[in-house]
Amino acid sequence: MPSRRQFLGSAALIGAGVVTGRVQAAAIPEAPTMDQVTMQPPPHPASGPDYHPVVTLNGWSLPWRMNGDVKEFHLVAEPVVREFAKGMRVNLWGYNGQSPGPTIEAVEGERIRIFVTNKLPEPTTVHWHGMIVPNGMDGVGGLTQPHIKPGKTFVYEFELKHSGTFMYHPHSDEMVQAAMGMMGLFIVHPRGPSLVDRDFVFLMNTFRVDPGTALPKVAEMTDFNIWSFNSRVFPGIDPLPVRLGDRVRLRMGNLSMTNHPIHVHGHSFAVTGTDGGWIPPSAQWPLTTVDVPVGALRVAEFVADNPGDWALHCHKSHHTMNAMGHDVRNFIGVPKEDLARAVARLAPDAMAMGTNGMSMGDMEMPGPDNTLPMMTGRGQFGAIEMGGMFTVMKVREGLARDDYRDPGPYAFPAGTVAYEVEAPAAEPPRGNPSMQPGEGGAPPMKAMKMRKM
Ligand SMILES: [Cu+2]
Repeated sequence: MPSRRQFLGSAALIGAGVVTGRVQAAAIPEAPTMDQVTMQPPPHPASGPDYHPVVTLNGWSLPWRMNGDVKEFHLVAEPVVREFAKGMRVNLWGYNGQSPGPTIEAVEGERIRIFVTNKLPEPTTVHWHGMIVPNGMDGVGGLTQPHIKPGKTFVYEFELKHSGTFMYHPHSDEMVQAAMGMMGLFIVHPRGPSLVDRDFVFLMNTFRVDPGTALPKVAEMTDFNIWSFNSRVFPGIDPLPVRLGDRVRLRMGNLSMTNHPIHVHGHSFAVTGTDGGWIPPSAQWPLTTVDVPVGALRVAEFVADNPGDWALHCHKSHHTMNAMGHDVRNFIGVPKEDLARAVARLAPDAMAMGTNGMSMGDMEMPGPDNTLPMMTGRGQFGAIEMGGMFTVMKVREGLARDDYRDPGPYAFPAGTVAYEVEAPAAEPPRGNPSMQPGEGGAPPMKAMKMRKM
């Protein structure tokens, strides 16, 4: 966190007091910046109306200052370096030192003023996705305002008419700026006490960064290889520590190019809101997976009543993989000797892989520079073999109210873990009898009989 002194002690406070009309340059507030990639403790508001803060996975909330009755923020659009996970750092564009930008939090009914300074090499704007604002504050470059040229600062000012979960992103050279990671969340809290104990937020975004490189391919339309929550991939995504019995809210926005069905283990939840507002209880139903469409947001709520380490992930299996291995062929069931012979003709030193699936188990191999293995991460029982959009919700007894530190692996009560038994010796042969143990796969074509329908 930037220190309070750093933020409030700036000379920029001179000139405070301008509450209406066009603000002068001298009144621009300090723009705090963040250099940490881990979840920052939620800042309880020190000024303005009270609210229960959200927690941004691998992120932070933007400090503000009160200028009369107006809450003032300062976003700086700028190039940043983001570590997707240990071993991979990428040149992105973002806000205030990070991609995604900081979460903005305010309260229903407040008037806010957001300064946006452009430190990118090209024009930008900020659109407030889902928010009901006057047309001229909507941030669509060319349509509702001039583009913000490099080096310039624009001001957006409006009243927060509705509580809910919203997003911000450019509406200026959008393809490039979205692919470079420019986006953030905007939370408008309702007035009054919070209905939940833990309120987690994250954005889903995707990138195409080839192994050994450090810059996304911005023209990529479908073939992404980095599937991330808040520009982080497993095992770089923060866990979600939750106290047993807490009422939990997950706010999940999707600013990528495809949908993400997000699945939560061990609990059933209700979707209580979208980027359009709150859903009345009479319209909610139980789910364990919710599809988050492109350019949309879903809010899931549940009581964490089941202790343990629960996976939370996108259910598209390719989206729980990292950069390497997206182009590999399927060799399941191909006899190893044939494959090894064929490969040896082309590459005498190569190793034939994948005839029993692609699990790497505990094997570790050196990879190319600046990329991440396809499947990775470790749990207390071995390799987790995941990447991308995967993390763990850790439901524990007795966590302190604002404690978001990783509580470590779950201590399973004795006798509650799936276990191995001695296989009965009399198991009859299954599948293709000509196949050797461990080979698996489909029977050869000649063994298949066509049947008339
Ligand atoms: Cu997905």
